[in-house]
Amino acid sequence: MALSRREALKALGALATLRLDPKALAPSRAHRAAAPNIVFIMTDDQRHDALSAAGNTILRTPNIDRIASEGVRFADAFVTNALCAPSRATILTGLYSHAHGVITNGGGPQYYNQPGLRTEQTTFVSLLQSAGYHTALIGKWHLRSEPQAFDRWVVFPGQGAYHDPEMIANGVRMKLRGHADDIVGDQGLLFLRDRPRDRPFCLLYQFKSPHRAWMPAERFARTYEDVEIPLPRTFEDKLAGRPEALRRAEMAIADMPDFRDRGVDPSLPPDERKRLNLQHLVKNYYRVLLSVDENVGRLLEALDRDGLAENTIVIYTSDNGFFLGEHGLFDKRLMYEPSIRVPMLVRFPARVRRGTVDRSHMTLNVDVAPTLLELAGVPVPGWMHGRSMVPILTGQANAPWRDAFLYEYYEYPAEHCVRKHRGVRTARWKLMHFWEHPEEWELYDLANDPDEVNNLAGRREHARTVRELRARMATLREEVGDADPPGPAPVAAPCGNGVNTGYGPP
Ligand SMILES: [Ca+2]
Repeated sequence: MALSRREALKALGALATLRLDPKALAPSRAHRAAAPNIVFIMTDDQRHDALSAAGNTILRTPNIDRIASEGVRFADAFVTNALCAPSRATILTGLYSHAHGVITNGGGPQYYNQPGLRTEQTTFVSLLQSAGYHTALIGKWHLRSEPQAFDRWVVFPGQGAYHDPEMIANGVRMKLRGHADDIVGDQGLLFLRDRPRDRPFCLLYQFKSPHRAWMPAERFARTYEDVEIPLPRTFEDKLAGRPEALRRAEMAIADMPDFRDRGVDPSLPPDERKRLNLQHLVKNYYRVLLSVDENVGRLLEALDRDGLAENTIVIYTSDNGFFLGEHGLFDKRLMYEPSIRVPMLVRFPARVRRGTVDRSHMTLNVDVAPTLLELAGVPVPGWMHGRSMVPILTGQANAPWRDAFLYEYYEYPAEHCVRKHRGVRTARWKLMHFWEHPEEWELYDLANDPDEVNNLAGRREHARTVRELRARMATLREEVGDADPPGPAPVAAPCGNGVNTGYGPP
């Protein structure tokens, strides 16, 4: 039986009585009193420019923008594997995918039985909990195993549903009424109401939006109806000079099935379908972000009201980016810019500069865990791969920082048929390597070709750049203990018949 939101809130209130054994908590009272609270906000598939603070002129996100204007916005933030579950596990652990073991979403038959995040895995949340934090997780989880080290957790099973979703609250399943984003918002407020007042808290506030299948809240269902979404510059990219791996990826926007029952007739000619799908995709992608923005606003207002804003770190990011028609594609996975770039906003009035846009540091999802631990005054384990962003956040201009990073992707063969690849990105260059048979390379000069349409790999005049970047990639792999074969290896079960396989396993 479905519960109303009000009934569900009441039932969930009982969860506030669940507590850890106090003997497990070691820190001094003095530390606990001074430690900042943490609100980690994450959306699903939100690309770096899908907020007005980053220059979007159609989508207005005043509440998300507030985090940027009252803190730091990193214009060059990236994920190290542009796929939901691997990126989420990376954020929690501060480790690359190959090290935490969640290398795929579970798509593709060979991955169906993967256990997800290891329950014994140390995360920034488990470290904060051991240091005396009250911890909570609300919304999208997607890591298969039961959430660990959360005093309170209320999550969607799997991908979750947009309307009247089922949720699991500390192990108890229930069905709630309403839009998923509003339910996450309600749960966030309920958490703030019920939290113990004598301990700092860490809340993971994780939205389903703007993930497929983009079902907006009723109040936004007609927003943008009269807007014509402009086509991206590379919408008609014929992929000349690019690898077979890209041609065989099943991500063509013309073929996406999602809007067949929302006005895109599958019998239309491909060009017409492609243009119509783009309009539907972008409008609905933006519509679901409007309800995220509102519910971010509700939480920020509650922090203000409770006098918590000054000593609370609010960090906002996404698990990966998304193609909205670039190269004629949708989805993510590939190491191109729209897929690997994410929003990264940090507000912490007590310590972090206000209204700063950082354009000179490449920050990564792997950096989130060490950053939050350092800000909380909890030692950062030496095994974490990421770096604390605190020196940048606190304006230490000359602090040493990375000038290159490693990217990796593993979910193949699986839905969307994107072959395994890894690569290295610097401020100017990107080298991509599909390392299994048939081995393929891509090289882009991001300074002169930001749209990544001119593949320079194989050109004699760039042979030295390729050699240097290959050496750089080898060093970066060594630094993070990536001992996977450098390739090529045989492909066991190739896909790539041009059919979009849809949603994959639950
Ligand atoms: Ca995602």
